[in-house]
Amino acid sequence: MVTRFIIMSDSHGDRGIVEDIKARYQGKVAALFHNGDSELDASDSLWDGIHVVKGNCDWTAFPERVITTIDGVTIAQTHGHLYAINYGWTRLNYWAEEAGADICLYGHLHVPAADMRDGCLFVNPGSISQPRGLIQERLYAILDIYPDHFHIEYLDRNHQPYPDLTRDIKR
Ligand SMILES: [Mn+2]
Repeated sequence: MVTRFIIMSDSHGDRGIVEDIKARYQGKVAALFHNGDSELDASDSLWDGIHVVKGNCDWTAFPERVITTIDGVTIAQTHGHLYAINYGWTRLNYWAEEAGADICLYGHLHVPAADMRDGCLFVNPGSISQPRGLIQERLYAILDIYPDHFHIEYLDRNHQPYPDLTRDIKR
């Protein structure tokens, strides 16, 4: 039994790639997430079936935070700027703990990351449009949730796994 999530973020006006990823996975996975800075309208029908939050570059009515439970797994989703993640993890960690989250999804940094902290998996899918840092590839993430571990892969816009970023993480 595996629960699969698709996670993307920071598409910054690129509607086409969000549409492409949605068309590819909707109905085939447990949930799709966009962690903010889409720069699209919150009323766009594109968001039907995607859990989406507001980034620092979004100006329409997205929620700042979404906390949801799917297949017994609690997910706390937020862009990250409200928790000052450029300066450290303390505030985001505290919020995830307060939310009782098993998984915390964020974006903002445009850098892929998957880290276990205090029993919660923190996932940044990177940016699907504007990568920053050492990995200059536009990425999104597939997260498979097993009873005893998480399996994560980062894929490029052609849906090919990015080398060396695939990991298994004990729960
Ligand atoms: Mn951004």
